[in-house]
Amino acid sequence: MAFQPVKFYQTGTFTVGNRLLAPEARSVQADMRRTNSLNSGHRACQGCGEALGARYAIDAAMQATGNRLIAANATGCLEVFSTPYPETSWQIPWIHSLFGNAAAVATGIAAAMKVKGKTDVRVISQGGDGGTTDIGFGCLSGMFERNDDVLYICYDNEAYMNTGVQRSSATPPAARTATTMAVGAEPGNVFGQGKDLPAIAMAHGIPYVATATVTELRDLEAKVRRAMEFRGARYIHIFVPCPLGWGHASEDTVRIARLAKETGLFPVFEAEHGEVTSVSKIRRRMPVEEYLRPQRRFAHLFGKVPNAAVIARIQQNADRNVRRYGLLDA
Ligand SMILES: Cc1ncc(C[n+]2csc(CCOP(=O)(O)OP(=O)(O)O)c2C)c(N)n1
Ligand code: SF4
Repeated sequence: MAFQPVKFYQTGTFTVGNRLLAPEARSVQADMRRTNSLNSGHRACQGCGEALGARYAIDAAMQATGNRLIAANATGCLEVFSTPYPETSWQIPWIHSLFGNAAAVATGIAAAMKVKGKTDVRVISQGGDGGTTDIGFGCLSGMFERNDDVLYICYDNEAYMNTGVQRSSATPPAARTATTMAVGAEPGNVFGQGKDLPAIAMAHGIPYVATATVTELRDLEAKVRRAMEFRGARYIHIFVPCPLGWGHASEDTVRIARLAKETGLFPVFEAEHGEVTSVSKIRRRMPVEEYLRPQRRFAHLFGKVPNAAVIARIQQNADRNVRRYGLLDA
């Protein structure tokens, strides 16, 4: 791919770029040769976590593969905001699949590359949580089971955002969505139900599974690079707050993602062949209220009298993650 002139927006902070740090600590975004895979001019909402996550993930994958990368994209916000016909923000070979078959389309591309002897060309498939945990789940499970040579990235904003915020099987319990009626006392998923896709991916025994957030972007990049060291099926699940669907300020995207990790609600880890190999420890543990309060989707829990019983159940979920993944230092 031809060299792209780049603009530097970074300030050398710890969140973006880090170009004032030592070379080994810098982000791909600090590199003049970064590919701007998802370029400026797309139509994501201000503060969109999905746009941020995709930008970092795909640029890191491009760097790791020497720019030999093809991406298949399920229908969803990422696809819609980046490719309003006849425009595109993608600076890589990119194909829009159906909503439910991105994993199968990517598998086909990988097979075609193999037949052509182009094994240096690597394939990524990507989609939102609806496209991944619900409608695309069968194709994805097949891709895992066959150990197809594809990295699948799920951008988890915990609902179907592109179509106006419906509940998916990744929507957390008690989270209000705009258009899915509550079944029972609380909106969102029923406590104890829903799908934990990273755990399901691990249960397939695939070579590599990881979770990441848009708070620790160098960690995200490192995981994409690590994923590209393996052949076979790989899965990365990125937590991407959505200001529009979650009802938080657009400048709070990174803070909300940090709180998800620091409360234990979103465990950040890596696993190889079904076994957890590393965990990002909680640095300063926070109660779940700190995470819930800034989001309007949880506003019904904080009326004149806070709904202590439901908040306690959400805290129990965080505590279980802390125990299960060993998120606190002994
Ligand atoms: C078979 C089919 N059903 C429904 C739709 C409509 N549709 C398009 S995008 C979308 C929601 C996408 O949600 P998600 O995968 O979570 O991605 P997000 O937009 O949240 O990033 C839906 C329901 C479709 N395109 N195809
Ligand atoms: S609705 Fe959410 S995921 Fe979609 S573009 Fe806006 S912020 Fe991003």
